[in-house]
Amino acid sequence: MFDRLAEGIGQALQRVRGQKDDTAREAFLAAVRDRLHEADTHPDVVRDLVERLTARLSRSDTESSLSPSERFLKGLREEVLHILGERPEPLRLRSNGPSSILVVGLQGTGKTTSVGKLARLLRDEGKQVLLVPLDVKRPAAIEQLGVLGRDLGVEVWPTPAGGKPVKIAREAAKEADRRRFDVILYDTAGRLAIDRELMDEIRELRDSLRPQEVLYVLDAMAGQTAVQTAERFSEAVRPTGILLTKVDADPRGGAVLSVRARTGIPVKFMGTGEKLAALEPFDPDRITGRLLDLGDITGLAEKFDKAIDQDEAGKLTERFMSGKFNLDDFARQLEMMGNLGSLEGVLGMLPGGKGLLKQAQDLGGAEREMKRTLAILRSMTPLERRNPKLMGQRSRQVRVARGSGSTPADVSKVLKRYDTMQKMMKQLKRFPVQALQGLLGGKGGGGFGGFGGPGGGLPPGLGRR
Ligand SMILES: Nc1nc2c(ncn2[C@@H]2O[C@H](COP(=O)(O)OP(=O)(O)O)[C@@H](O)[C@H]2O)c(=O)[nH]1
Ligand SMILES: [Mg+2]
Repeated sequence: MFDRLAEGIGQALQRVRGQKDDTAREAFLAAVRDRLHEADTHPDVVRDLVERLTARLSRSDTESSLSPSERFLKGLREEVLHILGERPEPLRLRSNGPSSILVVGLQGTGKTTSVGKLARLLRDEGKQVLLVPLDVKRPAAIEQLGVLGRDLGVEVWPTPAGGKPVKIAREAAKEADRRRFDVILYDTAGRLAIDRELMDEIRELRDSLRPQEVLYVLDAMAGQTAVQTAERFSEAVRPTGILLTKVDADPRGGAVLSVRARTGIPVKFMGTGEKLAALEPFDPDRITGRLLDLGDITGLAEKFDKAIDQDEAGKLTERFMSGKFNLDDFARQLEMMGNLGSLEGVLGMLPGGKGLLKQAQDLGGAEREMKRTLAILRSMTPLERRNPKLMGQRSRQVRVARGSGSTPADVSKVLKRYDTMQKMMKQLKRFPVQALQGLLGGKGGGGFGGFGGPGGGLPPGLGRR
């Protein structure tokens, strides 16, 4: 996501390093302008941003503690944050009685998928959700939502094909009220292009349902064109929020950068993939960081929180510290690391991580290694995992190798790694600080779990609490 813009800005900063202040500033501003255009940002947005940035950087600097490139980047960061809207804008839901969210947009932009994603998010917040398909002309669309609802365990209104959307929506709303649902998500029909009939239908629904939110779904892949469509849509139906989809498929970031500034409507969510989990609340601060590759530490921390069962991580740490860490615990630790997703994904969220990714040749290798280790551990019997000494027997090693599709040498490598960890536990008791440095430094095979790379160096429980 956004790689190209971030890379471009990074290169621009490197080029101005060491130049005289004025020359450097001009060169930086020109580079920013070019990169923003390349990102397919709306020309007016580029112009405004560059003007504001020029004014900001020309002011005799009050922050002489910063180096010029730090000052440039800080200025750019603040201006980008300004056009993205500074603060996250959460959904406005009623505190009691069902809230209605009308989801609108052109066909194929990801409306139905996004309705599913929102349902999942709200369900996970403990809300009772009702899905209402209103794309009555296409039975397949009704069925698509039905499938999503079944997968999510969320109720779907039995919309008859060919009914009248407003009538169906009102019936559903009445029932949701009676049964005390928290949120009703209406998935409306789309068109290939904006037309009168579609706008009329949406306006009619809006006026009849008086929804708390009219979420406009917009496909980021269309870049500037997306922004133009959004401008027309926003004049016609005044959405209360934008849900930007397929951001994963737009490495440029132009739509993300322009849409808020051009429509005045806050972006509330971002779709980042086809899976139902791929939805993020839009947080301008984090997006700015990612656009400029300042890393996404908050995102990473959240990912950790979701992937790692903190109770379990705490228990593992305790066992580790008390020297009771067996092969079972080892396996559980690897499983948790596996939950984080690919090392590449995690690294990509760290500051400068994109650059690192390019240098790191062997991330795939580290990941395969992790998987193989886990396969080997899983091929052992519970007894063996709890009593690692048993695994000293050659016959057991051969059996486990066969069971996990690896070689006895691989098995013995895993056991060696475990031995190293055992030694570290002992060190940890005697020289806690040095041992911890060893663990986190991850010198080659020295890291916890011995995978060297990022993630591999993280002992359980050292994620966020
Ligand atoms: N890569 C990517 N694909 C998406 C995203 N959201 C939706 N899609 C895909 O876009 C296509 C159209 O989605 P759909 O929800 O049926 O669009 P609708 O016609 O607006 O209801 C499907 O293939 C989805 O999987 C997203 O955030 N990222
Ligand atoms: Mg649809």
